[in-house]
Amino acid sequence: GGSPTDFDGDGRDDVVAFTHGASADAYVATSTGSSFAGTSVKWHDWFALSGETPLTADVNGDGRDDAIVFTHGTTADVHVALSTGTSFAASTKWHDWFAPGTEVPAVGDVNGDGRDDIITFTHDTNADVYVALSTGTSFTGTAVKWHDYFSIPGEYPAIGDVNGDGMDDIITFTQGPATAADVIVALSTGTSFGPPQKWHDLFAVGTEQPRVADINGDGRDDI
Ligand SMILES: [Ca+2]
Ligand SMILES: [Ca+2]
Ligand SMILES: [Ca+2]
Ligand SMILES: [Ca+2]
Repeated sequence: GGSPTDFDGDGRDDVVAFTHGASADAYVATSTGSSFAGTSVKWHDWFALSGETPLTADVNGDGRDDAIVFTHGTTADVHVALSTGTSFAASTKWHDWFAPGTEVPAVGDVNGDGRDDIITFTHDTNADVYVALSTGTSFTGTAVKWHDYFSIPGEYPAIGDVNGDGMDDIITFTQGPATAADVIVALSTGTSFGPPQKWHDLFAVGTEQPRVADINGDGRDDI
């Protein structure tokens, strides 16, 4: 939960299920505004194998959210299946080496050009954050480090445009006991993420599940 999911581009978020397993299907049920329509409507029949991380976002900027999968492992490929509005097209490789091993990938428009980019948190003691920008047909070249120390192991990294400037920012929920449980933000400058700032003092304690979304529709993402 959390990635944008308007697959047919009508302004209403839809729902998707990636089955993983032997069939690796993707099913979508589109929102009518009062329910989710259709049963077992298959949008892709081989996407996101077990152990891979599927996410959704509009990587080519056509207003329809697409399916992105990070394979991790020793290949660390990123494949995209663009939404046609009624299905996900055949997947193609958009990046060759991104989010290897146990890194935590995310998607968002960090430079505000209308195309969602890929972000990875190394989520180890280095706590680096790398970005590869979308060109509309691929994610550019070697991943670039946008932050040097953000979201260490045990924290919950996330992304969202918290200040509403059109560029997605990075967020980390430190979790832990009530004495910790901070929420730290680093704002996007369009070419990097700025210094960490504490935006909340007590939120998502222990094993609570944090999420980021624009709850009141003012263009700024909330927690
Ligand atoms: Ca929709
Ligand atoms: Ca799209
Ligand atoms: Ca972008
Ligand atoms: Ca922002």
